[in-house]
Amino acid sequence: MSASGLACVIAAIVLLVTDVAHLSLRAAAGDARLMATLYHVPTSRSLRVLWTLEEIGATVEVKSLGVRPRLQEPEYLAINPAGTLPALIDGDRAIYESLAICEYLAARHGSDLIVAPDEPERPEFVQWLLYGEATLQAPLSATARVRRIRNTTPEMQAGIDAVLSDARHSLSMRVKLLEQRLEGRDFLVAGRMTLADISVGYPLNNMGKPDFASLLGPRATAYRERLLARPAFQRAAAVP
Ligand SMILES: N[C@@H](CCC(=O)N[C@@H](CS)C(=O)NCC(=O)O)C(=O)O
Repeated sequence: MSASGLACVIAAIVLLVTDVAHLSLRAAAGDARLMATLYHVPTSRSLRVLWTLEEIGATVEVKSLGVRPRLQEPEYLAINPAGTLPALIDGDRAIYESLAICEYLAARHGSDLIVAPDEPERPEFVQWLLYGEATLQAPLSATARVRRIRNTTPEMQAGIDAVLSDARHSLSMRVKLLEQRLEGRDFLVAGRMTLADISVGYPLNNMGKPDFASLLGPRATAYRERLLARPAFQRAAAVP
């Protein structure tokens, strides 16, 4: 077979695989060409996406995977092979990071939840957007992960306790930045509600139990209460 013939065969295989991938996404998402589909579990990071949508006044089709998430089942792994939530399917496009989904939807709706590249506080916007997931949520996720471990030996339990204590210490240090930033501010950046507040609001919501809530300073505590009292947050948190 000539080189160009081989290239055609390879191109045909790639095309076939691509088509199959498209079909499976469409089939899994219903008529995804008409409306994006969000895969959701209450209290998971899909809350950020629902909150964003409520702030904007936009909708997507929500597929709830229930209280006991079905993340490891083949149907869901066909949507997101990583088995994580949330996932957004919009036509042939699939997005798997909660904040990327929020940004995608806010941008599509021209929302000022995004601080635009030409606004002076754009760098601070990106910094707080990432802080919410990479800095504040990270020790909370480590805590949740080790608390899921069952049937431990005393040695394993000692290791788990060490992780829990380390995560709590990290949190106690990390919230200091937030307390500092909130001096004289109702919102984190640009003097208005943005995706940065939604990003940080998610771990703050997770810090409701006294063990964690006691780590927050007075400004962060008041900020947390203000965010969680927003009607858009309340409506998002009520989605089953
Ligand atoms: N950085 C990702 C993290 C996704 C993530 O870990 N989601 C959790 C639910 S809130 C999950 O799927 N956990 C299941 C697991 O890790 O097995 C995002 O923001 O979407």
